[in-house]
Amino acid sequence: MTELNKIALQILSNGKGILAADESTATMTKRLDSVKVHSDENNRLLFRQTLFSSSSMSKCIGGVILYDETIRQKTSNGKTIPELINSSGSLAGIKVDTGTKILAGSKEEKITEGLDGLRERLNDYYELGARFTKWRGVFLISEDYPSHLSINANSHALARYAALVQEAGMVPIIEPEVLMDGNHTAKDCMNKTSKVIKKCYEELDLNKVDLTGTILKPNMILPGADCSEQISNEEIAELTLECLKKNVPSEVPGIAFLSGGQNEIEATANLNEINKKNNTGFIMTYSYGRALQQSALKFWSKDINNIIGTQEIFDHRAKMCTLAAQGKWSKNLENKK
Ligand code: 5MM
Repeated sequence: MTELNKIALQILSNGKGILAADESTATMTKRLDSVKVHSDENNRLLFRQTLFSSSSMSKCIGGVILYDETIRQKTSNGKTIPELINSSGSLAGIKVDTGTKILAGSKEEKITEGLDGLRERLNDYYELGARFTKWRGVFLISEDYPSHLSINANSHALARYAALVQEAGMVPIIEPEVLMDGNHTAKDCMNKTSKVIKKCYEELDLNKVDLTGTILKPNMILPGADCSEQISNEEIAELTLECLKKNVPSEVPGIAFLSGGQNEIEATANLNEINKKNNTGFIMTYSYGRALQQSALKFWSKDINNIIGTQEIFDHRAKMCTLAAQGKWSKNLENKK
């Protein structure tokens, strides 16, 4: 077993998942604005530090993805954020892409940037305590999208990123997100997501990435947010498993889904069904941002000094997601706090 494979398994095993707390300052400001909390460095730190010192960190959260600002911050008692995360046996990760821009040659599709100077930044993040990283490629979906251009360009960037990250001794999370926006059916999502994932693995192979030391962070197979199709959690799980089984090489140790705009219960119920039916050989867990933080953020915003109350809300959500990562969740557990 290589060191990178060990890190990936440490993050994902035993029902543990990933807390995606890597919102850029712009996104975090939107989240804080939505609950009427002023977005400054101290408030962003306070909310995140509250989550990272919760008791569920040791049982449920194998890794936390941080943003550049957070990985450099210190708690009130002088610990760095990676030290705080490590103290519960969890690992610190870092988002290393620098965001998206319009892709030249396409009207509205995006390309993720951040490859220039990445080798040097990675060494810096390793020194700061990061042991894994994340890069998100974003794909619009419609009749014409994602275009070949977008699939090729974003997959190529994801693979070049992953190769550099492994060279720096860290595990790359490869996140190709086919967005939920649109009126496409689940079948459309399945077809387009399959194309994207297939291309990503062709590029990863070309770039000589050791797949045993990677984590895939895909979207689930869902109908678009504006599609009237009614689909059960069982069907979502079946389509998602079929897509991943067909397109992900068996050396990949695990898959950690993004929540992508599903609410907390949907994201938990779908992950649970996926694990009940999982016949792929991959660990299937969560790497949720909104679906782990929403309720905690809402509660915290009413009194930002209520640390214990906020942690109770977060602990419950993390516990439910960890049960779902083992196929042991059921709706009635939501009320037993
Ligand atoms: C946590 O949000 C991340 C995006 O932040 P920026 O858009 O500010 O860069 C995002 O990449 C996130 O990690 C994934 O999309 C998963 O988050 P959700 O909320 O979809 O589970």
